[in-house]
Amino acid sequence: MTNVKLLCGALPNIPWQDKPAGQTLPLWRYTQNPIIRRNPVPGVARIFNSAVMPYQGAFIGVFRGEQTNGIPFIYLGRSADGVHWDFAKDKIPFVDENGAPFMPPYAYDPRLVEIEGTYYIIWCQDFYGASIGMAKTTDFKTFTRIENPFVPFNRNAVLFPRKVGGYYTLLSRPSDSGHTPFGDIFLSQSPDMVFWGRHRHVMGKSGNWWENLKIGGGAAPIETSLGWLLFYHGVTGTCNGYVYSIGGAILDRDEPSKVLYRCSTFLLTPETDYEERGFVPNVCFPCATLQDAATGRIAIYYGCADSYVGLAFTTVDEVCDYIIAHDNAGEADKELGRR
Ligand code: BMA
Repeated sequence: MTNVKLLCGALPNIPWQDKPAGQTLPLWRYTQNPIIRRNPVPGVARIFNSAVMPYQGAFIGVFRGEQTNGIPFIYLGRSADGVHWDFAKDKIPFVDENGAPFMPPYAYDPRLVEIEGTYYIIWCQDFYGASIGMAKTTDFKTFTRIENPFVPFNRNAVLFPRKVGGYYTLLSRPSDSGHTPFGDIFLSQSPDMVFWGRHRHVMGKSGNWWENLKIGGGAAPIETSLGWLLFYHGVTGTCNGYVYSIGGAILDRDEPSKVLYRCSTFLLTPETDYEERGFVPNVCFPCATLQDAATGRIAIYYGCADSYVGLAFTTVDEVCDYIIAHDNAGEADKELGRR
């Protein structure tokens, strides 16, 4: 056992189920999955690819709601236990810096991160092409858009939960205008959440067949004594379309564009009905985690088949041991990623 420490607070009310007998991979599913089913809100057909965090003794989240007109948007949800969720019936009403309504044409795959008392929501939206949108809030009542960090095309932006080396730090995946049959994870930094630079390559698609087409950031990296634990998605192409699995890597704490360990196998791949069947079959798409430093427990929220939200569990020791034991990070992963 590596005895890795989670460098975060205690979360005694983290959703949890013990590892079932016979489990070989280090992530196991909640037995009551999916926790969010179809038609969860009037006018919303499906909620998936969504992010949650602890808030005022309970939980809050930003949810990708696919409206009945087919257009995705972001909805706020609250939960006492992290499992049963109540959703606002209206989309999050984003405003500009003057308080005037400022809604993106569409918005999907939100992530949610707190840094120094401000909560940031990061998503993919139209910016004359798919790119990244961002907003901040301190009270989950007023949601103020901030500058879009990148020009199109880009997806899967994931903010680190603290500044690294004095800079806000963001992972993203430059892409194309369609269903992007390629893509690596890059890192960018900013002194102010407005101007982004210091771009670095983190890691690319790999020779591991389950992630040999493209990869993208998943949940906000989790700080541990070993490094930043990153759950990401890896995609392979088949004769019947893409398959999205959950992968794991550990990034250097001070230079997170350097990959210390990268797991050669997936940690979770579509194999249940709710992952294999849905609007888009064969998708496991992680967007958030909860963690409890006191026990090492981690709960992973992931989109299932672009139709549902699922919950999976692991512990920091369990998953880090597995990643290290199955590490095959390559030279391009380990380097700083600057050319
Ligand atoms: C990606 C994103 C995700 C989606 C996945 C599978 O390109 O659009 O939101 O879950 O495709 O459809």
